[in-house]
Amino acid sequence: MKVLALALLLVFACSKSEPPAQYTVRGKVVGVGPKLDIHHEAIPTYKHRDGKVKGMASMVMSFTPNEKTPPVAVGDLVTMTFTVHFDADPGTRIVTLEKLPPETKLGLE
Ligand SMILES: [Cu+2]
Repeated sequence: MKVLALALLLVFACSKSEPPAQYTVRGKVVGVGPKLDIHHEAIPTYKHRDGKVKGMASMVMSFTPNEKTPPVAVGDLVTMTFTVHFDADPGTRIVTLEKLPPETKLGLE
Protein backbone atom coordinates (compact mmCIF):
# COMPACT_ATOMS: atom_id res chain seq x y z
CA MET A 1 0.00 0.00 0.00
CA LYS A 2 2.85 2.34 0.85
CA VAL A 3 4.46 1.64 -2.54
CA LEU A 4 1.24 2.47 -4.34
CA ALA A 5 0.89 5.72 -2.43
CA LEU A 6 4.46 6.65 -3.32
CA ALA A 7 3.87 5.79 -6.99
CA LEU A 8 0.77 7.95 -7.06
CA LEU A 9 2.69 10.75 -5.42
CA LEU A 10 5.40 10.54 -8.10
CA VAL A 11 2.84 10.59 -10.92
CA PHE A 12 1.22 13.58 -9.28
CA ALA A 13 4.57 15.36 -8.88
CA CYS A 14 5.68 14.64 -12.45
CA SER A 15 2.47 15.94 -13.98
CA LYS A 16 3.21 19.27 -12.34
CA SER A 17 6.76 19.60 -13.63
CA GLU A 18 5.92 22.57 -15.85
CA PRO A 19 7.85 25.56 -14.50
CA PRO A 20 5.74 28.19 -12.75
CA ALA A 21 4.94 31.34 -14.67
CA GLN A 22 7.13 34.31 -13.74
CA TYR A 23 6.31 38.00 -13.96
CA THR A 24 8.06 41.27 -13.23
CA VAL A 25 5.94 44.11 -11.89
CA ARG A 26 6.25 47.37 -9.98
CA GLY A 27 4.23 48.22 -6.92
CA LYS A 28 3.89 49.83 -3.52
CA VAL A 29 4.26 47.99 -0.22
CA VAL A 30 1.02 48.36 1.76
CA GLY A 31 1.51 45.67 4.41
CA VAL A 32 4.51 43.91 5.98
CA GLY A 33 4.29 40.58 7.80
CA PRO A 34 5.27 37.00 7.04
CA LYS A 35 3.94 37.95 3.60
CA LEU A 36 4.26 41.31 1.87
CA ASP A 37 1.07 43.00 0.70
CA ILE A 38 1.89 44.87 -2.48
CA HIS A 39 -0.36 47.11 -4.56
CA HIS A 40 0.94 46.17 -7.98
CA GLU A 41 0.53 47.70 -11.42
CA ALA A 42 -1.43 45.85 -14.10
CA ILE A 43 0.23 42.76 -15.58
CA PRO A 44 -0.98 42.48 -19.21
CA THR A 45 0.95 39.21 -19.81
CA TYR A 46 -0.57 37.41 -16.82
CA LYS A 47 -1.71 33.85 -17.64
CA HIS A 48 -4.74 32.47 -15.90
CA ARG A 49 -5.07 28.91 -14.61
CA ASP A 50 -6.26 27.75 -18.03
CA GLY A 51 -2.97 28.94 -19.56
CA LYS A 52 -4.56 31.81 -21.46
CA VAL A 53 -3.11 35.31 -21.28
CA LYS A 54 -5.90 37.41 -19.83
CA GLY A 55 -3.88 39.86 -17.80
CA MET A 56 -4.26 40.99 -14.22
CA ALA A 57 -5.55 44.38 -13.16
CA SER A 58 -3.74 46.63 -10.71
CA MET A 59 -4.61 45.34 -7.22
CA VAL A 60 -3.32 44.50 -3.77
CA MET A 61 -1.94 40.98 -3.41
CA SER A 62 0.10 39.05 -0.86
CA PHE A 63 3.50 37.75 -1.89
CA THR A 64 5.76 35.41 0.03
CA PRO A 65 9.32 36.74 0.38
CA ASN A 66 12.46 34.58 0.52
CA GLU A 67 15.64 34.79 2.59
CA LYS A 68 17.24 37.12 0.02
CA THR A 69 14.36 39.60 -0.05
CA PRO A 70 15.61 42.91 1.41
CA PRO A 71 13.65 44.43 4.30
CA VAL A 72 10.93 46.82 3.17
CA ALA A 73 8.49 49.13 4.93
CA VAL A 74 4.94 50.23 4.20
CA GLY A 75 5.08 52.95 1.53
CA ASP A 76 8.23 51.65 -0.19
CA LEU A 77 8.04 51.44 -3.98
CA VAL A 78 9.49 48.26 -5.41
CA THR A 79 10.05 46.29 -8.57
CA MET A 80 9.90 42.55 -8.21
CA THR A 81 9.85 39.28 -10.04
CA PHE A 82 7.52 36.63 -8.71
CA THR A 83 6.28 33.17 -9.61
CA VAL A 84 2.72 31.87 -9.63
CA HIS A 85 1.97 28.36 -8.38
CA PHE A 86 -1.74 27.75 -8.85
CA ASP A 87 -1.97 24.59 -6.79
CA ALA A 88 0.64 25.28 -4.12
CA ASP A 89 0.87 27.27 -0.95
CA PRO A 90 2.28 29.86 -1.04
CA GLY A 91 0.89 30.58 -4.49
CA THR A 92 2.81 33.77 -5.22
CA ARG A 93 6.50 33.76 -4.33
CA ILE A 94 8.94 36.62 -4.68
CA VAL A 95 12.06 35.72 -6.65
CA THR A 96 13.81 39.10 -6.61
CA LEU A 97 12.77 42.45 -5.17
CA GLU A 98 14.45 45.84 -5.35
CA LYS A 99 13.40 49.20 -4.02
CA LEU A 100 12.62 52.00 -6.48
CA PRO A 101 13.33 55.70 -5.91
CA PRO A 102 10.44 57.19 -3.88
CA GLU A 103 9.66 59.70 -6.64
CA THR A 104 8.89 56.90 -9.13
CA LYS A 105 5.45 57.35 -10.70
CA LEU A 106 3.46 54.11 -10.67
CA GLY A 107 0.23 53.35 -12.51
CA LEU A 108 -1.78 51.99 -9.60
CA GLU A 109 -5.57 51.69 -9.79
CU1 LIG B 1 -2.72 40.71 -8.58
